[in-house]
Amino acid sequence: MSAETVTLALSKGRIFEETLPLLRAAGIEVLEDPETSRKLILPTNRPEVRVVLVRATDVPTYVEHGGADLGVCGKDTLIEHEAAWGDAAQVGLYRPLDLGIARCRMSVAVPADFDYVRAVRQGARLRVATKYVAIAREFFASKGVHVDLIKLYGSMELAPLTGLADAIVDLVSTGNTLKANRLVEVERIMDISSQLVVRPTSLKLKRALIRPILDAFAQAVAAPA
Ligand code: PRT
Ligand code: MG
Repeated sequence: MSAETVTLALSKGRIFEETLPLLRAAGIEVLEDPETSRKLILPTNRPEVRVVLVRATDVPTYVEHGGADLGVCGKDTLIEHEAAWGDAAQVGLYRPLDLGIARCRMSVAVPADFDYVRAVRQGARLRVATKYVAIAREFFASKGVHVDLIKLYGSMELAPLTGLADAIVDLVSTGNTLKANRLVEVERIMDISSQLVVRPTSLKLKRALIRPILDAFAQAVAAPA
């Protein structure tokens, strides 16, 4: 990666869309639309700034290992990444800013006819399907609830409907997905938003390029909507 270029890692979809206004506040316009372009490297109006499109869960990895200088990803993704690879300090990710975008919550949901409260009170062993095993493990351990965690990579809602699990831990935003699958939210584990992550080495070596972007983001986030 050249010292004259700043690379920002984003995932397609809501994170890309909601980061655009922040980039604009920093004077950066992305010149191609990821929904129509097949490119994975998107140029901007600033020749020294480019955006790379990666899977949401790969954003911390790109920034940590120098595939990108900075990135945007959900707290959910960061917590799971750190649980797998060590905490932020160890993995070498600097987290200067909560961007307050792509907001949702991490929740426990069960089929409408499953008495979760009773199962927990009776000390039943719950089978919980999730993509977020670190968050789920920590949450149920803190409640003293015994769980068998079942790792899935998507479509968590299907697990209780097929008898694979009693409950799921998943992200909820409008609640429409749960409703459509006749699941109900029974616990809110934490609120989630997206964070800016920065590679400390990049900040050191490319400070003159990166610092103004961080400042513009911070200002845009602090400004009333
Ligand atoms: O999709 P892919 O497998 O490539 O990766 P990803 O699912 O990790 O990425 P993406 O782009 O879907 O999500 C990126 C980030 O957006 C997540 O890491 C969260 O921090 C944040 N975010 C905000 C959400 C949601 N809201 C959200 N609603 N991520 C996922 N969802 C899903 C949720 O998992 C469930 O399937 O949307 C569904 C629920 O939505 P409602 O509105 O029906 O409640
Ligand atoms: Mg998704």
